[in-house]
Amino acid sequence: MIFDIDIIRSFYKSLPGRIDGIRDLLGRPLTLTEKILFVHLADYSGLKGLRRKTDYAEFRPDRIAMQDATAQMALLQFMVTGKDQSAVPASVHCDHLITGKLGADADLKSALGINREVYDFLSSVCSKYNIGFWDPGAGIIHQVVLENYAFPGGMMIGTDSHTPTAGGLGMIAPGVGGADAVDVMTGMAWELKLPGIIGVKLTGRLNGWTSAKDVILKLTGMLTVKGGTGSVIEYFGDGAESLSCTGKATICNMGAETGATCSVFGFDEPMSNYLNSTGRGEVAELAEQNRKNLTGDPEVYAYPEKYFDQVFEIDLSALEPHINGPFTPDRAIPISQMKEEAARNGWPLKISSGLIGSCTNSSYEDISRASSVFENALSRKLSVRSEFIVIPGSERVRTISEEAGFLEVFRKAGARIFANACGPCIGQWDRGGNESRGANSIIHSFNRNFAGRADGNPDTHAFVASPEIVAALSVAGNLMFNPLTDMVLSSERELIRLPEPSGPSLPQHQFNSEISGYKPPPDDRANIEIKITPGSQRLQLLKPFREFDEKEFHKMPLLIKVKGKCTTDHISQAGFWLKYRGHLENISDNYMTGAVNWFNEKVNSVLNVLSGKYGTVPDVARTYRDSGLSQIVVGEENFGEGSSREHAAMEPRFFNVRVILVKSFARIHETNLKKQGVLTLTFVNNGDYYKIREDDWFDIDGLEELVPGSKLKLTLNHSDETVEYIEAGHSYNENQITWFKAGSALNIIKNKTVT
Ligand code: MIC
Ligand code: SF4
Repeated sequence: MIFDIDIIRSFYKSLPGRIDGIRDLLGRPLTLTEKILFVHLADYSGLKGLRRKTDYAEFRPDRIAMQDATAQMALLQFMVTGKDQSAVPASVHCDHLITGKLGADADLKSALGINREVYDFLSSVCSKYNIGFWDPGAGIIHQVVLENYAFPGGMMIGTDSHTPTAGGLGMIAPGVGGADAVDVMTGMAWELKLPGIIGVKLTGRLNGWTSAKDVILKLTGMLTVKGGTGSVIEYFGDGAESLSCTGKATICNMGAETGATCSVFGFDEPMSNYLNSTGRGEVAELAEQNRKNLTGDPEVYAYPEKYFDQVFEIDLSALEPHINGPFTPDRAIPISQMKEEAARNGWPLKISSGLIGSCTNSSYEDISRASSVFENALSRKLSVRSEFIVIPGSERVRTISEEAGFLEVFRKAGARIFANACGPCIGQWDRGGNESRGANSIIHSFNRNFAGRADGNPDTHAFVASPEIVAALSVAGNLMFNPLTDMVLSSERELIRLPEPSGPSLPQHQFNSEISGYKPPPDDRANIEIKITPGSQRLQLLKPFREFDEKEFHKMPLLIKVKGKCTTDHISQAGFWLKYRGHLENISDNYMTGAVNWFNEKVNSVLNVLSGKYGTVPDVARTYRDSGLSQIVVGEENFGEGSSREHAAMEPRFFNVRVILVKSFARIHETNLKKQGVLTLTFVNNGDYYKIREDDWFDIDGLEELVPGSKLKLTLNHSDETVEYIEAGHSYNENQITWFKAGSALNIIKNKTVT
């Protein structure tokens, strides 16, 4: 079965004519990003004048994907709209709620028990609203999408920040918050500021210990966690064509760590091979016939500086393996410099755990190459010194890796195989022993390594590397080991150099054509009932937020002035809290509990100006709200980096935090806040951040007259009775101002549906 084949056929049929038309209209060659974006425009009338990074445009994505931890809130919002089915093909994937502890079978069984209520809810909502449902154990959303839904030239959105993985198969696939998905499910267009385009030319060929992961580890170091914000990263060059399709997907997946809207590669032979191998020969053939429309125009790649906003070049032949971390994915360290860096920073050298897999690196190629490292080690009487965990990305990859004997190699080396799910990557790792473990290092092939993310222990130093480097360092058990130059001591006291990893990118035969774990929506959906147990602690129907009232923006206390990095993990932690993703009231108890208060440098301790005492952030926020006060939160750069979880935007709204004022925002989080009716402002002068005092009261005037591009004046009423004024900017367009005035974007859709 090929999903969406009719849509794909008609898409490719009209593609050449549409692209020629767009090229003629613009009168210049097109990048691949522009081709895909523009053929998905909802309205062509303004195309000629559209400016990158300035103008908003509306798009019609081909598909929507949602994962269980974000789908609950997305679908609870969709239910409020009163629509009877999703206007666009959509799917839900149960992957985030499975805890990794004992191993795949036992962990899956226990997840089915613990999360039954949520799975039943999601499955019934999917049945009712014509959405495909993927069971727990079927795989991680992005791998399942790559194997089944992605097609070159298509556009999809997904309620997860790593949706861009599908760029490995030539798709424009940005991550979004649930409210954006709801717009598209209700038949509205999807709005995005037209992104900038960063061109990355890849030359040469990977060799030895280097893998596709190292391309993105290096680029993340070059761009930093905010350098890609507001841009699509487009890869090209002969080096790009030499990478496997799943290698490209790894690169696109982790492009999210640069803040990029998404990343994309042009259609080529490795993509065609992957489509054939996953049973989609017809899609490969259709894409082949459209080859020149599924890559940038030749002039673009010949003179990239003319057509891209920024251009980088990476020579794959000279690329070294990298290890990024700890605590941030952009701290890129070439492996040859790790010894020095680790010693200088005093990082724990012993590796307590090595983990491979996740949505980033769990392809057949990753598993085959990492298993070759272990096979080589075992045959040379080397043991694996660190605990080792393998997380296959999907049931298809798991089955075929089992058949090929790779998983058996891992087991022989003492590794555990976890369920095909996010598991430790999202803090669903029942590791045990954090209290006694203290500071320790882990190395994994996931994408993110924020403090406390994998095991909840802020002293765990997480390093990110390719699966083969993770395997090699786990054999040595030491962070300073460099397999390119160093040797390991065997049980027979011989010094052994590990041979370079090897392994095919695709299985010899096709992947199993049987799709396991998929439940299509039934034809007759009229009488399906959606069940939420009254008093449930996991699911709660949503109440609409109040509409705008200027009075609420006066006499606002400061809830917290956040110091330094503030990711969505700091705002709304995952791990333990994942169980409340469908219950706004319960999950709000984690609001900002990971963020550092600038005034006392403590986590989860803020001044309550009403009592003069310190309390936890959620407690103080609740007290203010219950006293009828709105509040303001202040932050620094790239605020809300990381996840697409809109809980990080709904929680403040629930507590009546009406304004977030920061130096800069991460894209998805800013949109999520706007959608929920929270006013997003940025300092005009970043130095004003320091003027804000702990016991200030804020007033904002002129909100009735809010217009695109306007500046707002904020009054800081200090406790010594002095007053200061600061200026704030915003990025609202006309449409977004209507969300703000209505109290939330959902209030508008709801009203439209009702009238
Ligand atoms: C992540 O990798 O941080 C997550 C968990 O997949 C999130 C989504 C979520 O918080 O549910 C993401 O990347 O968007
Ligand atoms: Fe899951 Fe981790 Fe991928 Fe997020 S990054 S989708 S938590 S595997």
